[in-house]
Amino acid sequence: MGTALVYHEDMTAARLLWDDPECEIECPERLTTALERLQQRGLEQRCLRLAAREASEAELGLVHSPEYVALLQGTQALGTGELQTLSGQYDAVYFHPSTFHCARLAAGAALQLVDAVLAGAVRNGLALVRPPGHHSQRAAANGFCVFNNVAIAAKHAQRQHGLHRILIVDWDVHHGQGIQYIFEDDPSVLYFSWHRYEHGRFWPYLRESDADAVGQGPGLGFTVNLPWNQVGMGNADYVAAFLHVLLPVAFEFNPELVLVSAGFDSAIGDPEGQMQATPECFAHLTQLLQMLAGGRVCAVLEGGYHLESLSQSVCMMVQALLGDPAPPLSGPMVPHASALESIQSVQVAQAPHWMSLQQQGQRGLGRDGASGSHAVAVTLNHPLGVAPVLSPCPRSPEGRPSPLLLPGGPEFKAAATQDVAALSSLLDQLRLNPTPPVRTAVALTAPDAALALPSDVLCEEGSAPQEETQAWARPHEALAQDRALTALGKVLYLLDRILDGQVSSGIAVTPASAAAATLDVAIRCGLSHGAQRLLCLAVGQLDRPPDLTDDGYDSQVMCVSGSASRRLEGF
Ligand code: Q9C
Ligand code: ZN
Repeated sequence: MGTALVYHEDMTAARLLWDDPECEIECPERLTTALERLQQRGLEQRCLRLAAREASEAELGLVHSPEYVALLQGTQALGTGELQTLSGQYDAVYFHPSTFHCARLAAGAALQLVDAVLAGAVRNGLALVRPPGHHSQRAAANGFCVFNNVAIAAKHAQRQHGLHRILIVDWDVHHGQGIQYIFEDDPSVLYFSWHRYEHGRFWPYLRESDADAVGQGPGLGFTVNLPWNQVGMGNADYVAAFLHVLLPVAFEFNPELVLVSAGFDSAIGDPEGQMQATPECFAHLTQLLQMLAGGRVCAVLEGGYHLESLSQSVCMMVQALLGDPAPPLSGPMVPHASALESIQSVQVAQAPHWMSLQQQGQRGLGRDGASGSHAVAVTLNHPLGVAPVLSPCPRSPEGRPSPLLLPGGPEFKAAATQDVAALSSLLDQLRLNPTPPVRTAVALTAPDAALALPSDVLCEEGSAPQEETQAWARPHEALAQDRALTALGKVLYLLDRILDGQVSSGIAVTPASAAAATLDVAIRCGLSHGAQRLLCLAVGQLDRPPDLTDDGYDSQVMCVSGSASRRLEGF
């Protein structure tokens, strides 16, 4: 099953007819350049090409008022002066005599893509459209957007295909407030958006773009906003946002379809976003999204104004949709402190609504014979202004937090302990125990000792008991080697820490030849400790994902790796 590319040349007709520095960046070359690059790289030829159709009046009516649609229909006959006057009634919008036609094609392209994916003609796809859609509202154009392409496609998927759970991932650098308004009380559509926010000082300057806007009424928790309060966010920040916010929530939501508001103004070079993520990042994000909804990912272009960055990012996304391995990410994979703060604030705001964001300890599986209490050092930048603190022990014998360990000095410790106590009791009352954004342990084997680790990472020296390690290793030839066996012991030890809730994630280094076997053991070990569903993600190259179908584990494990992606039947 392939990848659809939906396009129509007519969508290049609309352009700015007067002087307006704010609007001139939304130009026809955005589409022509991206498409040319896809052809150059031989990617367009590998897709199923679909010519966009116009959305019908009834389809536009799924989201927009009849009066607004009629108003737009009327713009086809207006002269330049009248168009400019009407444009002035909206924020950051320009109309052209072809705008109505283009906007109907843009919405129609999104509909066609969803129809192709839900009919099973293709697995996934991209609609290259303009004007974009995510700022547009029931009766208002906004931010270059006329009809809300993605929102219309979501409503259509519900009405015409009977879907009950749709995830919208909006990685455009602006907040898609239009989509938020349309679905804010609707629990059947989960809307995730990250956006340049700068504490409210960036367009569209809305209070409701902040992390504490979580939806309303039955839709509480189904709006997830991640505001970036600084420019310069890069690959590490985007991947961290996916791993620590979007994917846990999305996995719990279990969507039947993923719609992507794919704006590439969040990529490096874009004048609007001022962010640093490289085009390759979008291949990784796309790959991660394909773990959801059986890979049914429909992406619709939103923003993206740096022609070179836009076209490269589009190519990366299409490559990933086609199933090609993602190129490695460049730069230090360390998230910015401001990004961790933002991620933390989303976790706090969303924790009441999502089990996957609640304190690890509350759902630790526990394990007989686990060693006593532990405290894990973390850096927590809480919006209340608390200095670096520690996460309290999630599971101590008395059921109370155990003494805290700090990387800093003793004076630091006393102050922080007080803050922790105050914060903990506050959060206890609110039942809002924050999950630290990073709580990682690394198991070092001798040759990895040179790894430079962030100060908040816990270095574990322990290993699982030798007999246990050997028992797990026995069926695997690849684990016979000493170095592989040592690494396996470390992995099992880390897994133990994760399973009893003391650590949220761990890293260990294993010889390449033993990677698949180690992963196989880790999966079996996880399942044998009662994990209900297991998501297995191999970052990098793993030629052979472990084969578990013979053991009846196939309904619980989903494996995705950088080079090979496989969904086991019935997951
Ligand atoms: N310098 C989309 O990306 N101008 N729309 C903001 C701040 C409006 C963006 C001015 C930007 C609209 C789809
Ligand atoms: Zn944008």
